[in-house]
Amino acid sequence: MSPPKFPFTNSRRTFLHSVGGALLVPSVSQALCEPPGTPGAAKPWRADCRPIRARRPASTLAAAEIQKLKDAYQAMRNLSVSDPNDPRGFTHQANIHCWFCSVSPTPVHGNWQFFAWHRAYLYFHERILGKLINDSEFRLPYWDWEISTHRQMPGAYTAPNNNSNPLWNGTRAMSPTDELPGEDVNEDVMEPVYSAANFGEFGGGVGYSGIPEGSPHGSVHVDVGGFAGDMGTFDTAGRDPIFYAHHANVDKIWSDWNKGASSHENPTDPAFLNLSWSFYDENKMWRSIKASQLLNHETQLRYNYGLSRFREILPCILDWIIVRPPWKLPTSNLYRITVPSESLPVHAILNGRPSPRVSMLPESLAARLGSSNGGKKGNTNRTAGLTVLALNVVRLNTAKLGSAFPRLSTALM
Ligand SMILES: [Cu+2]
Repeated sequence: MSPPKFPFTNSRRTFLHSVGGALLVPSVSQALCEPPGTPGAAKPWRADCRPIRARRPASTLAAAEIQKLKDAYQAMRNLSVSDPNDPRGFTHQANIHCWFCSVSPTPVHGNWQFFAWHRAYLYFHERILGKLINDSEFRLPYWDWEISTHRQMPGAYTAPNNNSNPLWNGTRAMSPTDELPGEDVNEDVMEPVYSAANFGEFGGGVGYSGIPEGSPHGSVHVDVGGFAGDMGTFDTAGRDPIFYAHHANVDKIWSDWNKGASSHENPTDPAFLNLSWSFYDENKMWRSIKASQLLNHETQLRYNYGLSRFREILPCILDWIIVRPPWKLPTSNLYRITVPSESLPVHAILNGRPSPRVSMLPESLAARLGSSNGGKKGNTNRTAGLTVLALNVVRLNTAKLGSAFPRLSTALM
């Protein structure tokens, strides 16, 4: 039997959902990917008190950060050679995915375990990498392929493009200059993901997957690995270091979806919250962690994804907005930002189109928005904790805006 493949629904290629049954069948022998040693009963994961640090786009890492990332993976690879039984070695780390996807009686794909399990997997993997380079502030980078200029594999993973690079993998179907096909990761793919109305649609439920698990997630796997390369199949995907950057982005998408609307909540069903998985930690201790312990990645797992892109560039946008009082422009030029309390998401509505990637807007910026039109009456409305700011946009630097935040400029044009 051929190895199980990542299912995806992209119409460009063959529809592979028919292999769903095969996904449960181990294609490698159980011994090859089972956890090493005799783990026995797992000790419960304990609260993490490390500093909160940001996972960052892999393409923006400085040279020293790339070196650190390479050093960490080199150390992990070395461990597989120096002590093949060490569960922190790269081969065992890769086999965790194999075990939970192909051997475990409760597979973590195709159902609501997908996002939570991969978050846990990356978390322990990240801590081990940090421990191996003695850096508690190390965080995984992510490959933000939804951005049109980031569709090549991040340079760290392909330069040099040979086995002297611990981030390289020789089975990829993509060359360093190939780009992911836009149709697998572009706005048309991401829009239904960010606007999924509830967790079932977004993250799946018992026995069914959410929208993004097939595409973009599975599509990117197959784009990188083809059907013969490591990334293209469950058993071997973890052997390619790009896997962890790809899945960090998948994890970020979950985080962004949560922030996109107050209704974008994770399941409260105890059957979900009590889902539990075990991993070896950075000290080779066998630990169990529950879904309820990882739903807030920032406070519980000590990483975030930095400022949202909107929040990063908003001060620049404000500089580009020229507001002309009094308000005489047609409503088609209305630029409205709804600002709930700091703890809730912000929704920007541009020409009637919601922009779901917008995150929190700090009060200081809200104040700036209010004052940028001279504080004329009707411009700022504060009711029940909501500040509604209506700005007539006379001119926006859409060229600059487009390069910084394509979604907004698309909505504006
Ligand atoms: Cu994956």
